[in-house]
Amino acid sequence: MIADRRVSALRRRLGDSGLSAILVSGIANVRYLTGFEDVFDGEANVALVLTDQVARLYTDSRYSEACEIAADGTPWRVHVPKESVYTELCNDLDADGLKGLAIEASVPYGRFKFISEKFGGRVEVVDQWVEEIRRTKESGEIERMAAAAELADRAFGHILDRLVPGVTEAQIALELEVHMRSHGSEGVAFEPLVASGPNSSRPHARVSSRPLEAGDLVTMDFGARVRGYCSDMTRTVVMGAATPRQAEIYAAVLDAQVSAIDAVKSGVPGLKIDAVARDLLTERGFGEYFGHGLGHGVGLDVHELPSVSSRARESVLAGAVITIEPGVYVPGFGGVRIEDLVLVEDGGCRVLSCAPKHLIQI
Ligand SMILES: [Mn+2]
Repeated sequence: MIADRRVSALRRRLGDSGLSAILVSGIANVRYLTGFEDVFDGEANVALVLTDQVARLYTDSRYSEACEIAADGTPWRVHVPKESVYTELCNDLDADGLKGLAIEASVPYGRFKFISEKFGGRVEVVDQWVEEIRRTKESGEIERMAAAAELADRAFGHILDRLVPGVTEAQIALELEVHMRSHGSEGVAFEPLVASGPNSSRPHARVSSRPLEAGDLVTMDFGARVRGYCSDMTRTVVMGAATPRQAEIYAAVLDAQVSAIDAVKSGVPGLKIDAVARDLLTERGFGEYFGHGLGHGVGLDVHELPSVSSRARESVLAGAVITIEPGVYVPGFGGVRIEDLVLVEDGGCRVLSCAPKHLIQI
């Protein structure tokens, strides 16, 4: 049982810490630990309490029926308090005689304060415990992410015919979303990003009503979601024939991206992979135009562990799914980013994004 394996991993971590219980309320972490699908929206009022003895899920009546059904055959027992989730949860902890509670660092401060005052025992903030378990994907998770990557690949193939002068960034973003959703994506992994012409020099430009023009670089960053799991990819195309400078920048980013992917294998520190791309861009004279990290983990969240940046000392390990996304952004001129989703393996990696990467001149 998937949920059992994940719960066991968290129990081991709890046992090592000397604390007797952990409260988990981050939605992605709740989804992960329970394995419940199609139950929680992003706002769900739900909290898990795990000890070496119990696995309790607290929620309210809006989610209780779906939780009861999903919990069948899992370690989780569903509690639907008459009053508030956190009042009952604290009362239960006291009734169990527990002395120490771990709370995720991501909880809102008001909730932390409430629990600290209400629960009789010691409260300790812990960071990334569940996220560190989520870092290594199981085969079922990888299958979903590969399917999400394929939906994004297909949307890219579809959008190429729609990139004509006069169509706006917002229309392209909507068309990418419609294509992914009508082919099976649950919503989108994040709002598609389309940045054209001078806007493309901002790595996270807001989508605007700017119409595409001949000569534009157009960067599209988007992802699908399949049974909870995200994909993330970016492609940049040119409207018309590329100028020598556009072609030079594109070639540098592509070489950096391909070289970095070649360097991905289990056991390599994130910062070494980052350096492969960064050093190549620096050699080509574009180092100062690559400001962000090379990549990030992807899973239930579009940004999760592990990090792949110049500060990431931690190694990427087999089973992690990461992005490799170097970019060059020249203010006033435009930018190029190329991003693939990559599964880390022993001795290498598998690229899950299959959309073409050569310079496409529309
Ligand atoms: Mn990304």
